Order: sequence, then C-alpha cells, then structure tokens
Amino acid sequence: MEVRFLQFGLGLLLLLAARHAPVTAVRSPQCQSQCGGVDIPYPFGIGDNCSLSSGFNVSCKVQGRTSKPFIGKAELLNISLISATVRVLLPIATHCYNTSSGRMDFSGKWVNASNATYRFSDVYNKFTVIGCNTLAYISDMNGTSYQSGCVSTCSNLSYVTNGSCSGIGCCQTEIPKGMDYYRVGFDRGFNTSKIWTFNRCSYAALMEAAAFNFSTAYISTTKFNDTRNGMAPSVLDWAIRNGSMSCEMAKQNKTGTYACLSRNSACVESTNGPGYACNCSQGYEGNPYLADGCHDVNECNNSPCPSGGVCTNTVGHYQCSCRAGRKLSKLKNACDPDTGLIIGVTIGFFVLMVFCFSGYMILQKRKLTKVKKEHFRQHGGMILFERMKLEKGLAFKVFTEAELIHATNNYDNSTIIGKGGHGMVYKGIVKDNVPVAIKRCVMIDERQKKEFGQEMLILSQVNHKNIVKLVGCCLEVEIPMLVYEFISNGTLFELIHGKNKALQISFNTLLRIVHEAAEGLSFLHSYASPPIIHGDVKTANILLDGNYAAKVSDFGASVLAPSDEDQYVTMVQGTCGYLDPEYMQTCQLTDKSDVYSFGVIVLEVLTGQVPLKLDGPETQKSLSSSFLVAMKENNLDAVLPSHLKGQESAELIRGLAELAKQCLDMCGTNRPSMKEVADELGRLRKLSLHPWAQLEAERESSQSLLGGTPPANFETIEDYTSGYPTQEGEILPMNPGSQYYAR
Ligand SMILES: *[C@@H]1O[C@H](CO)[C@@H](O)[C@H](O)[C@H]1NC(C)=O
Ligand SMILES: *[C@@H]1O[C@H](CO)[C@@H](O)[C@H](O)[C@H]1NC(C)=O
Ligand SMILES: *[C@@H]1O[C@H](CO)[C@@H](O)[C@H](O)[C@H]1NC(C)=O
Ligand SMILES: *[C@@H]1O[C@H](CO)[C@@H](O)[C@H](O)[C@H]1NC(C)=O
Ligand SMILES: *[C@@H]1O[C@H](CO)[C@@H](O)[C@H](O)[C@H]1NC(C)=O
Ligand SMILES: *[C@@H]1O[C@H](CO)[C@@H](O)[C@H](O)[C@H]1NC(C)=O
Ligand SMILES: *[C@@H]1O[C@H](CO)[C@@H](O)[C@H](O)[C@H]1NC(C)=O
Ligand SMILES: *[C@@H]1O[C@H](CO)[C@@H](O)[C@H](O)[C@H]1NC(C)=O
Ligand SMILES: *[C@@H]1O[C@H](CO)[C@@H](O)[C@H](O)[C@H]1NC(C)=O
Ligand SMILES: *[C@@H]1O[C@H](CO)[C@@H](O)[C@H](O)[C@H]1NC(C)=O
Ligand SMILES: *[C@@H]1O[C@H](CO)[C@@H](O)[C@H](O)[C@H]1NC(C)=O
Ligand SMILES: *[C@H]1O[C@H](CO)[C@@H](O)[C@H](O)[C@H]1NC(C)=O
Repeated sequence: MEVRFLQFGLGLLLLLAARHAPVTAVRSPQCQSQCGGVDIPYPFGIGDNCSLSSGFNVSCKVQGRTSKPFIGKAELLNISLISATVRVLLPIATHCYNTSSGRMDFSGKWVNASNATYRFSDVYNKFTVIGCNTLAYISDMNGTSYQSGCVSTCSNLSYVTNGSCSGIGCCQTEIPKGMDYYRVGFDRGFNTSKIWTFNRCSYAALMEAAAFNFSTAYISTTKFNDTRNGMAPSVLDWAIRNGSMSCEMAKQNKTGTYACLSRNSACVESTNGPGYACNCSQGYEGNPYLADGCHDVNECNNSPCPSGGVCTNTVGHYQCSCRAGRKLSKLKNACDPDTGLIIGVTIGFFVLMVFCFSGYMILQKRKLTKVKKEHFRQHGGMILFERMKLEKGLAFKVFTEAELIHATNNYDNSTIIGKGGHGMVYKGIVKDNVPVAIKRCVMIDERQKKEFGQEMLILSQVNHKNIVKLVGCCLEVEIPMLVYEFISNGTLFELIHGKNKALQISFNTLLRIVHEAAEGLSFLHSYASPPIIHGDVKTANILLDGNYAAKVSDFGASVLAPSDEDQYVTMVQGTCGYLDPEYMQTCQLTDKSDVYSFGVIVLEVLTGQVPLKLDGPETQKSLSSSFLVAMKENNLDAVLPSHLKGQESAELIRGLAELAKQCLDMCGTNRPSMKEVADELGRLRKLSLHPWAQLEAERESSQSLLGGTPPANFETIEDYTSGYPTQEGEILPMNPGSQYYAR
C-alpha cells in the first residue's frame, strides 16, 4: 500500500522573525495589555519593545469590529504564565468524497512552530482522527525521525457512540516531546466512496484533548470542521530558550538576560525542550517576569483554616490559630480542645496547691517545734538534762507531747482522776501498759511554773519507796506536765475523813501509813545537804498505793536549797491547819516546819478529826490548839475518839500524843527531827503489833536502819508487802476507783 503525503499549499507558518529580536528587559508602559478580550502579560507583548523577545511578539489584528491576537499566523486564545503554555487555533486536515466529481478531495496540513520559544504540548494535546473508514498520519518534516498514525472504521452509524473515542468513528494517539513541526496526511487506501451516505468526510488534527468530546454528528455532518471554521484548539509550551540555557546558566549569565526579575520568584526548567520559565515562589502570585511582579497571596481569602480558627495572612504564608484552650490539629484540620494545655494547667494548679500546702505545713511545724523548744528551754529542760547526764541510771523519761496526748486519749474527761485548784490529773497508759498519773495545770503564773520546775527537779532525783516516783515529764508544752507512777488507792485524808471513815481501818494500818510517811519525809530531809523541805505536808498529800503503802506527794512547795534569803519571803504557802506558826512569823521554811505539819498529821490519825473545823465552836476550831489545851489540862480523852480509848494500849496512845505534842512545839528547835519522829513511830508500832507480826516488823525496821539510801529502798517493794502481810481488818477498800489528788 502506497503511503503518500498530500501536501496542499495551505501550510501555516508560525513565527518567522525570531532571529534578530533585541532583548528588552523593561516593558514600555504604553504597551497594550489586552487584545480581543485576551490578556497579554509580559513576556508577551503587542508591538515593538513590548515583548521579551520576538518569540513572544503578539500581533493584534483588527477584523471588522473585533480584534484578535495572533502569534505568527495562529490565533491566540489564552496565555498561561503559571504553566507556561498558550492556547492557539491550528487547522484541521480533511479527506472528503466529492459526490459531484466522484473523487476524494484532500486537505493535508503542516505547522512549523520554529525551534525557538514554542513546542507542541505532549501533555495536553492528542492527535485526533474522525471517520468510519480512515487512516491518518502525523509526522515530522518527511517522516524520517517520527511518524505515527490512527485508524478508524465503522460499517454503519449504529456502532458509533457519543463520548467514546476508541477506534470506532474516532481515534486518538499521543505525540512525543520536543515537537516544533508536524505534518498531517491521509492514507489513500482508506476512502469514504462507499459510505458517503452516512460519512462523507474524515478529519484529523493535533488538538487539545480536554476540548474534544466525540459526537456521532461529527461522522454524519461537517459539524466538527464548521465549529471553529476548520480550526481546533491546541496547546503550545513556551519557554525562554535563548541559547538553549538552563536555569543555572541563565542565573550565572552576567549580561543580565535572566528573565525571572521579580523577587520571590523561582526559575523552572522547561519540561518540553531546552530553556526555562519563571514562577512566583510559594505563597506569592503575579508576574515573575516583571520587577516586583510577584506579590503576596492573601491565603485567608480562601478560608484555609478550620471553622473556629482564625486566619492570619503573613508575607508568603498564613497562620491558623485557635482560640484559647484549643489546639490546631494539622491532621484533621480542626480546632480540637488542647488536652495538653488543659492537663498542663490542671497539673500545674495541683502542683501549686500541694506546694503551698506543704509549705504551709512545714512553716506550721517549724513554728510548733520552735515553741516546743522554747518551752523546753524555759522549763529547765536543759538543766534537767545536764543533771541527768551527771546522775546516770536515773529512771526518768522526758515524754513528748504526742506521747501524753496518746496516753490520755487527748486529755479525755473520762481519764481525769483528780481535780486540783490549778489543774487536772489524768490517768494515762504509756508504753508497756504502765499506768501513770499526769499532772497538768490549766492556768499557770510565773510562781506556779517555778513550782512545777521545783517539783520536777526534786522528784527526779529522789527515789524512795515512800515518795511518789516521778516517772518523767513533758517540757514541750507551755506548762510542763509531770508524769508520776500511778497510785491507786487515794489519800490518807480520804482514809481518815472519807465516807467510810477510819472505822473500818485498823489503827495499826493508819499507824503504819504514818510511819511510812515519816520515813519518806525523813529520807527527803536527809537526802541532800541542805535538806529538801516538803513545805506542804498534810494528809491529802500522802497517797496510798494498792497495798495501802504511803507515798508522799506534791512537791510543788518544796525547797531544794534554801540559801537564797529572797526565797523565804516569796514562798508563803502551805495549808491552813498544818502551817508552822514559826514559819508564819519568820517566813523561814525549815525542816522543822515539815515536822510541825507532820505533828498535825499524827493528831489527825489519833483523833480522826480534821485539823481545822471552821463550823465548830471558837475554841475547837484548830485541832492542834484544842489538842495542846487538852494535853496541858492532862485531859487527852477529850479529843480522842471513843473507839480508840478502849482498844489501843494506853502506852501507844500516850506515846503518839507525846510525839504530836513535841512536833507541835511553837519553837522549831525544840521539835524532834523527822528521823527521830520516824524512829519513835517505829518504836510505837512495835507496841501495837501482835507477837508474830512483831518479828516481821523488826526485820523491816532493821532494814530501814540500813539506810535511806535509794538502792536499798528501791528494791524493797516486794519485801515490803511481804513484811506487812494482810492483817485482819486491815484492808478495807473504800472507793472502788482510784484517786489521785493534786492539791
Ligand atoms: C524600541 O527600542 C529601541 C531601542 O531601545 C528604539 O530605538 C525604538 O524606537 C523603540 N520602538 C518603539 C516603538 O518604541
Ligand atoms: C511583531 O509582529 C508585528 C506584526 O506581526 C510586526 O510588525 C513586528 O515587527 C514584530 N516585532 C517584532 C519585534 O518581532
Ligand atoms: C483562558 O484560560 C482560563 C483558565 O485557564 C479560562 O478560564 C479562560 O476562559 C481561558 N480563556 C480563553 C479565551 O480560552
Ligand atoms: C467537487 O469537484 C468539482 C470539480 O472538481 C468542484 O468544482 C466542486 O466544488 C467540488 N465540490 C465540493 C463540494 O467540494
Ligand atoms: C476507493 O478505494 C477503493 C479501494 O479501496 C478503490 O477501488 C476506489 O477506486 C477508490 N475510490 C476513489 C474515488 O478513490
Ligand atoms: C520552520 O521554520 C524555521 C524558521 O523560519 C525554518 O528554519 C525551518 O526550516 C522551517 N521548517 C520546515 C520544515 O519548513
Ligand atoms: C527528508 O528526508 C531525506 C532522507 O529521507 C533527507 O535527505 C532530507 O533532507 C529530508 N528533508 C528535509 C527537509 O529535512
Ligand atoms: C448496520 O449494520 C448491521 C449489520 O452489520 C445491520 O444489521 C444494520 O441494519 C445496519 N444499520 C443501518 C442503519 O444500515
Ligand atoms: C450524540 O449526540 C448528538 C447531539 O450531541 C445527538 O444528536 C445524537 O443523536 C447522539 N447520538 C447517539 C448515538 O446518541
Ligand atoms: C472546512 O472549513 C473551512 C472554513 O470554513 C472551509 O474553507 C473548508 O472548505 C471546510 N472543509 C470541509 C471539508 O468542509
Ligand atoms: C549570556 O547570554 C548571551 C546572549 O544571550 C550569550 O551570548 C552568552 O554566551 C551568554 N553567556 C553565558 C556565560 O552563558
Ligand atoms: C533554530 O533557530 C535558530 C535561530 O533562532 C536557527 O539559527 C537554527 O538554524 C534553527 N534550527 C532549526 C533546526 O530550524
């Protein structure tokens, strides 16, 4: 089959004057910017000095009332700077059956775009062939380096469908890159002489694919040729191809021909042939070929931010922000709650709270510790410690406030075992289930503070079975608290004057108690030099333990070392009825003052009466004075209770009365010492005991002769109880509970 190209002389020549075009970098302001409704942006231009080069020269041809822009001979439809393309109209080749002549009429086409500036776009264009018995070719100049073809056949119209270009009535094929010239022709072997009734003409054109939509009307009519007067839209790629330079070369060229003049512009290598084009940088738009041609894009006009977000345009960019508490999620392009922020703020808040709270607690604790330390110092804690260091082996403990609070269940009312003028005595259980009595003052003045300290210092050093043992103290509180061994059976005062009175208690027991109290006081007087003076000896201060053994207590009025004269003056105290009259006059508290008071105790035991009867007759108000009067009149029976008169031996009664009288001597120096009193009581007790008990008593007294030294007494508690076995009628518990009286 002979393939022949039919070249009719209707070729279209694009661009002929590309050679000597001067390069003009500056566009004249007079330049026409539009022609026939088509924008002509630089580097394109109409007229001299308006285009970048002759390749971009656009001629605006006036046809009647309208004008049309042309590039070379091709009508210009559109210019795109961004994709560096132009849209032009190129001719359609035809191959028709002439019914009158009975032959085929050919109209082949060629297009020369030259090798400068333009190339036929291989991306947007397709070689398109229409007909029911046709074969068309496209090739370069004489088909030596490129030739392609497309066949389309159909026996009748019923096979042809709208929109489908797949070989039946319509055929399309792609073209290669870099084409700047093409020829289109038809194969003679395919003609429409047999099918001219429904398809007289075949067509072929290189045209924009997007602009083509096949219709069956193109087969049966001349509509395809007639729509644009034998023309079809086609896309050309353009570039700045001076010397076939790449971007790199053009930028380095010092002669100033680099076309991308605008700031914020970028050079783009041409994808179709040599050369380059220009684009505005990301975020900018405009004309990159003009100085300052690229300007910022206001991206916010397109509302790129999610709803609820705020768009802020910046030069070259934009920013989306969400309102407080929300965070921009790039992934979802939405304003989500800023969990990080919320969590952060919450945690921050809590951390701050914890910080403040713990800071407050630390401050409070420090303050408390400081106060405690201050109290400790005030109450002579340091002196005590110094002494305790010197006298090792002292069974004395310094309690903390917390320990005592725990021991007394926070000073619960049910733990109160005694109520004094100045404070409370609580029963508490400290470590190892040891019951203790805790003395705690409610109000305190300087003098009472001093008393507390006195008592503490004295008792902490003294260790005698007949003296209440101070187990420890607490110095951290404002008023120091004293912790004693717990004495369960009340006081001698209660025993004599209590509800059940002395009727149920044998006189022997009372005598023993008094003897023990005397031993305790004697020990106190002889313990140190100068002697410790109790200062407030009375029956209410003689406590009784479970075995009714005496325990001298309440050393608040005691004097440790009466060497300072001032001390005598300030220490006016004691209890009415027991007070040494000499002390009242001289204000000198001596060990004989205690002896006087003890004389009153002996009287109480002897007579069973209280030392002061305020409601009695004037002469009998004071027990001591009425006793002394009775003694003087040799009428002792007047003051003795009836039950004693017959039961006890006259010798014992007389001995006791004599002892009391000596103790109550107005002149202190005439009174016996406490030691002598104790010895005399010991002697008198022997008189009262039964023979079998007398032996035991002797053993006990011989022990007490050994000493008054603390160790000997300390270990004799058990000896003591065995030394005084329960005797008939002796143990008569009165109050079921136990009591401890502080003053
Ligand atoms: C174009 O520029 C040249 C040289 O710059 C000048 O001689 C000529 O007159 C200009 N032509 C027009 C139409 O402005
Ligand atoms: C541009 O084209 C017009 C008309 O086609 C022509 O007169 C003119 O000389 C051309 N200018 C250049 C610089 O090629
Ligand atoms: C030029 O192209 C733009 C978009 O590419 C289009 O909107 C416009 O209609 C075109 N103009 C002509 C005359 O084809
Ligand atoms: C058919 O051919 C004749 C002579 O060759 C010519 O005059 C006539 O115009 C043609 N008809 C068409 C429709 O081209
Ligand atoms: C059409 O082609 C056939 C063969 O394919 C041929 O015989 C016939 O002469 C041709 N007709 C015309 C008018 O060229
Ligand atoms: C196309 O045009 C250019 C410039 O005018 C010319 O040099 C070239 O030979 C032409 N090509 C053909 C095939 O006519
Ligand atoms: C056409 O092709 C031949 C070789 O086939 C070649 O010699 C000739 O120069 C070509 N013509 C043109 C115009 O390129
Ligand atoms: C088209 O061809 C088919 C078979 O090839 C035939 O049946 C049908 O009638 C034809 N239609 C027309 C309109 O000629
Ligand atoms: C194709 O579309 C044209 C109008 O666009 C219509 O006249 C014709 O009947 C359609 N052909 C078919 C086969 O639908
Ligand atoms: C195609 O259209 C052009 C312009 O209208 C016309 O000159 C030419 O004769 C037409 N060709 C055919 C085959 O109809
Ligand atoms: C710069 O451009 C000019 C003209 O376009 C050219 O003659 C010259 O060779 C170029 N120089 C370089 C280094 O590319
Ligand atoms: C391409 O154009 C340049 C001038 O712009 C010319 O010198 C060269 O010969 C041309 N090449 C071809 C193959 O047409």
